[in-house]
Amino acid sequence: PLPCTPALPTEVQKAGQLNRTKIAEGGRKLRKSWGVSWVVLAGNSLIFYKEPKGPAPTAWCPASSRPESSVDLRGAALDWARDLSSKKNVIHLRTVTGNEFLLQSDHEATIQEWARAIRGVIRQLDLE
Ligand code: I3S
Repeated sequence: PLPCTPALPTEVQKAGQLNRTKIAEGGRKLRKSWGVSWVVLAGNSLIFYKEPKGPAPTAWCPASSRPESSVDLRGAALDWARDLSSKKNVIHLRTVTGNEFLLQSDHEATIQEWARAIRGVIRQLDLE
């Protein structure tokens, strides 16, 4: 296995496992397909990694794996996804380019922490 690289290009503000689905691409609605992602909030971006195969997520190192996709948070909007899912604890992220994502955790506190962290980055970028 690849050794874990401790240095990341930008500081990681938050990282963890969330359920995720993309619901729109460039303003065009997509068919929902929920999956588990490792989500990293770093710099101006929210970065999605495929869930690593095998055990021990603590041994998994984001710096050594290739992201599946990443979202530029500049100008983005975050809301609670009240009518967009039957699941609990879902947040709805919209980018300026019209990409939309739902992020979900079974633990309310977890998704609240993510919402706070992502909003913090969006607000900071709005001030720049
Ligand atoms: O908003 P929708 O269309 O009711 O979302 C559900 C569907 O995407 C469903 O997939 P199929 O249409 O392929 O059966 C998913 O399995 C559900 O999880 C979606 O709804 P929730 O409420 O879980 O986001």
